[in-house]
Amino acid sequence: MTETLESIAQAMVAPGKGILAADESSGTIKKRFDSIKVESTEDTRRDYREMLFRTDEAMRNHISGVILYDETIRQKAKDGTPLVDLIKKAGAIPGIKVDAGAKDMPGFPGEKITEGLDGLDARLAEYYQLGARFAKWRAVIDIADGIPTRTCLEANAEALARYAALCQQAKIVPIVEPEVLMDGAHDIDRCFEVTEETLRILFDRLGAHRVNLEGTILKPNMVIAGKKCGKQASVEEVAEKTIACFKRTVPAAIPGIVFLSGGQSDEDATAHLNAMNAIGGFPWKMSFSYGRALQAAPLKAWSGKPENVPAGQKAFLHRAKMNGLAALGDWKSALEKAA
Ligand code: 5MM
Repeated sequence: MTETLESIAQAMVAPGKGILAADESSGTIKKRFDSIKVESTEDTRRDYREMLFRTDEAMRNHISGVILYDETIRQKAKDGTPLVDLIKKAGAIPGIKVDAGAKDMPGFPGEKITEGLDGLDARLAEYYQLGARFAKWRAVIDIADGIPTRTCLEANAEALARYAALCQQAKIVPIVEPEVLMDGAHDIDRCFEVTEETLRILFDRLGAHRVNLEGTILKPNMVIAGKKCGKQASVEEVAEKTIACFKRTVPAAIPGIVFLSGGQSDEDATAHLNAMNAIGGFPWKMSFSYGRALQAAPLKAWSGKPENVPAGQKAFLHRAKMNGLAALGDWKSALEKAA
């Protein structure tokens, strides 16, 4: 079959599968390794990611694609096999994070603008040669008093749209990730309002830049109360409000929505995704593109020790399986206890 943007996008949201976000930049992976008291070196980062990519059952059955960081897409496993080949051998698609990070936005205290457009066309051409068939760009939107401003939402949406157009020109499917953070004390309705505005502006800019929506994947936050909010919403309310917000703003031509976990507990991230798929009645596939909610358990089980690799792989398989079931609406909390 000829590979097209549309066929890659469809494969990224194949039934019961989702994406492993393993694209932590050097600063973020260091933070993760600090939590298990492991030094972050090229070798430890390789060992950890090799452990995940060699978890064959998880990769083959539940993971459609892996988002990599620049270092990882060039890295080889201990036996010399490129890590990209391990991913491909397991039937998953290699992807690459191409943004250069969210930087303070001049003139807009507390707000961020994601950079990385300069030279992006050349970088995409190289990443394609290295095996990437999709890419990711993350915009970060914070909620607090007086923010986000419309200027911040517009600037980030414009950058996302320009990135997406460049990706498609390079035959790479763009994942557009506008992340409304759940760090504040805001309630779920404020998150709804900000997510709605963010997505409305984003799809306006994607349209203006003639981005092919059938060849684009959306990676959003769920509509959820901030972590510091005294009133947390139920699983059903999160699911219902997220679906309602997306029905208003996300065109049906988008093949799939793959959520970020954003700091939710592993089980909450699974339960919310499952509840949405159990409700159903929307035109897109709804799956996962979790970083922390897939990796927290295997990271801890591994703790940097070679003898813990089987335990780390077992933990990764479990979370991948649970989220694969949630992508079908077939997950039950009893499955967590049984494990
Ligand atoms: C894995 O973390 C990704 C990149 O982080 P930095 O660029 O900040 O190092 C991040 O974009 C991730 O892909 C998404 O936020 C989803 O991860 P979570 O942990 O929110 O599911």
